[in-house]
Amino acid sequence: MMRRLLYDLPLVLMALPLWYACCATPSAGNVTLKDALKDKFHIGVALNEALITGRDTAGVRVLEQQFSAIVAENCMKSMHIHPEENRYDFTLPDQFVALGEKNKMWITGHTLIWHSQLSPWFCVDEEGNNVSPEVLKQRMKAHISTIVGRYKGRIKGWDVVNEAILDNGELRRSKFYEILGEEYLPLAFRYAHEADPQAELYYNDYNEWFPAKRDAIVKLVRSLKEKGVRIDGVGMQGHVDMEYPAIEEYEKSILAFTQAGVKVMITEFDLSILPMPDRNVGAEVSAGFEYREELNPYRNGVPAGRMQEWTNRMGDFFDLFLKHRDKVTRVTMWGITDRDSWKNDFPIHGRTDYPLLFDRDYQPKAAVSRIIKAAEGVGF
Ligand code: 9MR
Repeated sequence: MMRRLLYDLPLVLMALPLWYACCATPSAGNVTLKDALKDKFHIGVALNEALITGRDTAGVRVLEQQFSAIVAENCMKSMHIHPEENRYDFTLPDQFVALGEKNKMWITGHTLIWHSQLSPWFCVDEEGNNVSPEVLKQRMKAHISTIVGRYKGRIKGWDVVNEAILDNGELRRSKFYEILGEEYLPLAFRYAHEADPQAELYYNDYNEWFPAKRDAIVKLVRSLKEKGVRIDGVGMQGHVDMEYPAIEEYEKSILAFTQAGVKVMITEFDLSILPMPDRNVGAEVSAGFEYREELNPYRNGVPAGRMQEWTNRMGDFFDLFLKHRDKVTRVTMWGITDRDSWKNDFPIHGRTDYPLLFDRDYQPKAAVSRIIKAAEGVGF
């Protein structure tokens, strides 16, 4: 017996690491993002048309395996969902919601009131002049109650107002502001609450680590609350790059919003690996810069060292989100694979960027196992 044991021991010792890798601790290869993050926060992703319709079959596979929450990248924006005053197009939004329900995902609606991708008729009359405040209020109410009402009880949270505040803290001079002044903000939240009293309601923006913008959002949250208007959370988009922001600045905003009495969700996360022509870009849609070869250095792939830096920074952000898992309810990536990311064309058209968690062949990047390990390392 003893001899047999001695004989087998080297074999057992050799097999131990193998057993450890596949069975003792769940390795990143077996554990998915949504499993690892289950008790921490929802891990979400924005869906484009190819994913919603199922045309992107490989993408849908990754979606269903890895993610627990979805948001529509474009199809619920006013120019798509409400192209004419008396016509709504719910074709894609209905499929989007059905896909989320089939997979028991947390579904967020994006976005009700936004100056960009705004239906051209929304704020003007037939001659192209601004409508009166009364007319705009009626249009906002009809738009919000029709859309929120249609998905009542099914869409769990709404980005009610998107990007209303500039980086310097001033209110954006949008058509809504021009016609209604700052009153349009509480009105939008009130209309949404009336249409679905159970739904969570969010204010969503980018560059919220700019101190003046951070303060202005805190002020907005407080003023809505003082008026008795429902607001549940602030969405921090998080279109970040390799230089900006500092993790500490991002953290200050998570803390400031929480202290103002709302939840925080990271709503549109992507990390560009490319040089930025200007640090103030964020997701300012009007920004655009001319193409230059030196601003597109990774057309044929990223050197290993640079990729490692990217993985580390992505990991650092998720470490921050995990540290604040009592405040952060959802982290949503702005797309599944690098091939689909809007960052390939923003703020410079025609570059090759690598901002998401899955590569152009739908394979998880090293950052995925880095995030899973970090999630397994923290308690609940
Ligand atoms: O990812 C979206 C892209 O496909 C659209 O062309 C673009 C138009 O503005 O909007 C993108 O999504 C934006 C989101 O709705 C709001 N925050 C900034 C995002 C990136 O522009």
